[in-house]
Amino acid sequence: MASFTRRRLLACGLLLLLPALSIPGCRGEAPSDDLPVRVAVSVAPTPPIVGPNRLVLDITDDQGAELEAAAVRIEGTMTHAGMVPVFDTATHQGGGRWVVPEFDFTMGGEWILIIQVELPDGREATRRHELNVVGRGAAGGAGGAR
Ligand SMILES: [Cu+2]
Repeated sequence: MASFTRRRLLACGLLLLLPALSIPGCRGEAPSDDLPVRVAVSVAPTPPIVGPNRLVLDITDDQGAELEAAAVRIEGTMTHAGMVPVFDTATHQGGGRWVVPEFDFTMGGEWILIIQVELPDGREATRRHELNVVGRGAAGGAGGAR
């Protein structure tokens, strides 16, 4: 747990440094989806559990205004090797809100949601959201515990 927290702090520190990298010479290194797209993720239950969870994704532009999207796809992957990723597609609820009724976390532990937002003009933005799933396997190595 402690190391997880430390890594998160380190990751946040690196994010804070990113604006410093936006010097002209580095422009070409920017991700191809350098679009003004933000995705706020909420999960029920909180914290998420092993099994089906409801994901609500609120998509906005960088000013916080609702952003219309054409499609939203999710890939869930874990921070350790050897896991089969979980794929799902969100359903539009109106405005900038998309929902995945039953996103299936197959194991407890640290997950990364890779959220692919397809805009009406076909451009795609990819955003990541980390979360910690509680339940079986949270201590790691529970592959054969069922
Ligand atoms: Cu796993």
